[in-house]
Amino acid sequence: MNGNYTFAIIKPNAVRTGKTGPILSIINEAAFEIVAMKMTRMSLEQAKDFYSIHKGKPFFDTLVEFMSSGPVFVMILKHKNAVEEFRKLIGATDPEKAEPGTIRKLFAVSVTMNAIHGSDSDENAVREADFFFSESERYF
Ligand code: IDP
Ligand code: MG
Repeated sequence: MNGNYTFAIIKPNAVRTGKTGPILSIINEAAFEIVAMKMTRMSLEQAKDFYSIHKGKPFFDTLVEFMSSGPVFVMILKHKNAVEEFRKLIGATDPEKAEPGTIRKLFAVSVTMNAIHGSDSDENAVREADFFFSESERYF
């Protein structure tokens, strides 16, 4: 996916409270192209697997319970320098530290329920995209 793609999740709190449309609008305004997207609900086991890098951290159980608590939208996004540009668009993990106008500043309700996930490296973007999408579900 060579630098031009990232992977995102609109998290359960944001989907549940009707923020999917407003968040997609911001993503669109920032000129990210959606090349794959679907609504799904992670099982607890899937959430543990997806976030296995955080296993053992104090927030792990809360995080995986939250991420499996309801439907999410998962997507692959295309943009120049996608990983870094999307991390800028979503803002800091802690919404109180996020820049004004970022998706987390606008829609997060706490550090855990921070509205959106964005991959932190090209390698993780590939791993995370592969976690949810088969080849035939991508429209590059
Ligand atoms: P990121 O989502 O900004 O990449 P990570 O450190 O990868 O942040 O953490 C993954 C997710 O775990 C965060 O988005 C957030 O939902 C949750 N999280 C991270 N740190 C904390 C914390 O200190 N308390 C509660 N939840 C946290
Ligand atoms: Mg992360």
